[in-house]
Amino acid sequence: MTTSHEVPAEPTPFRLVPGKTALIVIDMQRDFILPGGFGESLGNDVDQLLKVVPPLAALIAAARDAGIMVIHTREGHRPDLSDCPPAKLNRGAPSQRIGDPGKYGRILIRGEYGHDIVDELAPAPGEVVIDKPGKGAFYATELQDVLTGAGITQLLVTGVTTEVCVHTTTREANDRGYECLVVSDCVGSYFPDFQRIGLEMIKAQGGIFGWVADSAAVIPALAALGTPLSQV
Ligand code: TIU
Repeated sequence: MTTSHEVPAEPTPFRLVPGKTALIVIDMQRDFILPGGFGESLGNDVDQLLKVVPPLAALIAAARDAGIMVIHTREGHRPDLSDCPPAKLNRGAPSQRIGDPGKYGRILIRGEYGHDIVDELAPAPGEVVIDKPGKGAFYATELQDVLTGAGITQLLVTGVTTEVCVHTTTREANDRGYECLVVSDCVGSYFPDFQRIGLEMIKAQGGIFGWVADSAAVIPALAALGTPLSQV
């Protein structure tokens, strides 16, 4: 039995299963990441998220080379805000709430420039893009159907922010029976303490929500996935 598909992860090695793994890239949207955008207007340090872009671009490239499914998500709402509950809409500073005009268009509104994914990580033609109204990528979306249809049982989880949409999605996926490997340098939080503790929470208690490894550990295993077993 080969171990080349095995990622040295915590709390235990994580074995990638050919044909069963997808990479999910959560909410790498201009509104959250770019200077002058919604995230920064809330007082957040967007450099903490910007630094995720280069390693994540490399991981996405490795996934595409290996032929594994890449799924992107975007958090946002309809222009009439009919899918945004008041409890979400009413939070945040007045004039900087969802639907208000921002530097990159109406904040977190589908179709606006700021709602879309940063250029460096743009979805390739044919890749699935899930528009989600909540923090989790399963709530009120077609993600479950997409994964079931493709026979996916494992997720490599990336994107922003670690303690919010990455955590919510990982927890939702874990409860649905997916094995989740969170890629530590390909997820980001505005808050360094939340980044550190958010990752610890995933892998604590024997991997209560999943596994954690960095992209340097994942990429060689992905490369092996693109190679027939007889050659590894
Ligand atoms: N994508 C995501 O995490 N949405 C957020 O609102 N995150 C914050 O950390 N605010």
